[in-house]
Amino acid sequence: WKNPEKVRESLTGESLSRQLVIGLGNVQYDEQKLLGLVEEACQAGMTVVQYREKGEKRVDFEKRLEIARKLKGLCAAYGVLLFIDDDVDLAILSKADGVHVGQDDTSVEAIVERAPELLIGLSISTMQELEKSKKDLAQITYIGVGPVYETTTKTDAKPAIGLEGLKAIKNQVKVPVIAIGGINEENAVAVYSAGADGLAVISAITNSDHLIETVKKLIKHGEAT
Ligand code: TZP
Ligand code: MG
Repeated sequence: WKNPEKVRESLTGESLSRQLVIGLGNVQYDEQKLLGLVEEACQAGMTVVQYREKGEKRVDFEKRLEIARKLKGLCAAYGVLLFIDDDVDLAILSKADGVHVGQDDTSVEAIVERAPELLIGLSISTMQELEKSKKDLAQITYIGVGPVYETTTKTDAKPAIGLEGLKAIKNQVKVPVIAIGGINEENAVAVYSAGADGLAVISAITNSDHLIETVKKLIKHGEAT
């Protein structure tokens, strides 16, 4: 980005609203299947893809870079933003649009200093974490809030905060709130009604046997609320 400030300003809840979080490690996919799934999701209206490699099946850095570069090409063709989970080096080298960090990852301050062109997403699970992160809010693009519901996808997920927890955090911030954790076609309306500006999903899409329909339903639920 020539002017990251401007880009950040121009991104609304709408352009950040539908995030597919995906990696080879947390879904048992081969590379072709992963890329095919991402392309279908982009065609169906996904607005952000987050590349997240975790766990025992995580491929090595070179392979992650190769996949991140392919994802970047794919996303760019659809005007979809690519965020990289945790890894600032990978985000820089793959020329991703942004990086998504949790409370124990690289600090927002360090990212801004090292790679001011990167957009930043930050995970917030509790009011305490929000308090701790208040100083960062002016420099980030969105906060990822959750898990809203129980999830089996993230093995070290914090306790579910429910719709009440989501509402409470939403009431305290101006940045777009992207809800995550156990969100699917059935509960998406409730999550939007609780104030989410957008949704981030993994299993709702990776386990769906009608991906395009699922993405379209998730989008429609956002428009209805
Ligand atoms: N962060 C909080 S919950 C979660 C992450 C990465 C996993 C979300 O996965 P799913 O399958 O949509 O519950
Ligand atoms: Mg992290």
